[in-house]
Amino acid sequence: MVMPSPTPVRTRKTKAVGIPAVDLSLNRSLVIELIVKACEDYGFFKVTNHGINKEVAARLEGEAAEFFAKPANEKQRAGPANPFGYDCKNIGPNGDTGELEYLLLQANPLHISERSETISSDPIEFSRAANDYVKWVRELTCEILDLMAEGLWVQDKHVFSQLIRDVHSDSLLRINHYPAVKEIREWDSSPKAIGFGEHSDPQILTILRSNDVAGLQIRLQDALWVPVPPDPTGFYVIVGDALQVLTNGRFTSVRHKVLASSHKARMSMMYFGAPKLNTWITPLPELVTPQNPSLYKAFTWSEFKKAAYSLRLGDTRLDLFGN
Ligand code: GA4
Repeated sequence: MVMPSPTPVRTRKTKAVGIPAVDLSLNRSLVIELIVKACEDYGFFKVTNHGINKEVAARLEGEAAEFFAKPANEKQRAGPANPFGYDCKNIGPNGDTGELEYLLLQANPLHISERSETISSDPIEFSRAANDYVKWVRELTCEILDLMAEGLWVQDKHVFSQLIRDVHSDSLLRINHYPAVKEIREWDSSPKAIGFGEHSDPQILTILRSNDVAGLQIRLQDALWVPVPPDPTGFYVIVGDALQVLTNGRFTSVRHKVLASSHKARMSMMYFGAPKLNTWITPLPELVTPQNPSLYKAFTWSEFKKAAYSLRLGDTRLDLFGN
């Protein structure tokens, strides 16, 4: 049997554990096998040889760095993020906080170009960089979703990707900036050390890219936390709650968090691939059998989002929709 090629990680708190990595230039059936295994075991993997030019991410990262370097009062003009725009430390509407500031935008050209007016003194350049990034990363998301559908032997190979491709898809773009927190030491457990608290992503699939600063950790099924070594040349794929439901629990949405760094600022950019609001989220018929009955009640993406926003960041919102 072929195993995902692991990047060994050794820390004081965990044993050496491999983060699955999938080279997308390998032969298709091997890639599919590696992706399915990684989604079942981790709900997380890294992709390399993804075909996205490094300039695409560098341009948006540069624009974002320029924004985050502005004085606080200028950045506030792009906020607050209720739910979209700029915010500092506040996460969501229910009192969650973290040691970060961020931009949260809807991943569509109109919204991005409107929002760019308050983000950049050159809004055309900012929206070009953001829209270009979204276009490439959406393609990568859809390619990966098609490989997953093929690996699950579902009839319609575009069953997942068509949800994201819809012009009214509720996909998001988030850029997080975690300033270095000088006072913390490694493995500090004080709230100052938490960049973004433990949670799963509600959407179908998240594509994350970061600079070379560590901080991201994923939780394995045995509750062990594993640090993810940063790699600005790769993209990290995160299975979201909606994909867990669509696959009737075969793929698991991975819980993850970000710890603050004491020496250098971390910057990450996430594309959250989501369906349109009135889409029904329910296990695919091929994955429901008498031996594997449906684990979830049917719900719309809008109902699920409403539930997510009514709960705290770390709550396991899927519990509300179990059969
Ligand atoms: C987690 C994943 C995405 O970053 C996000 C987050 C959203 C927010 O920051 O506004 C949420 C969080 C995320 C899940 C529960 C709710 C909503 C904050 C929060 C407490 C943009 C998303 O879609 O869900």
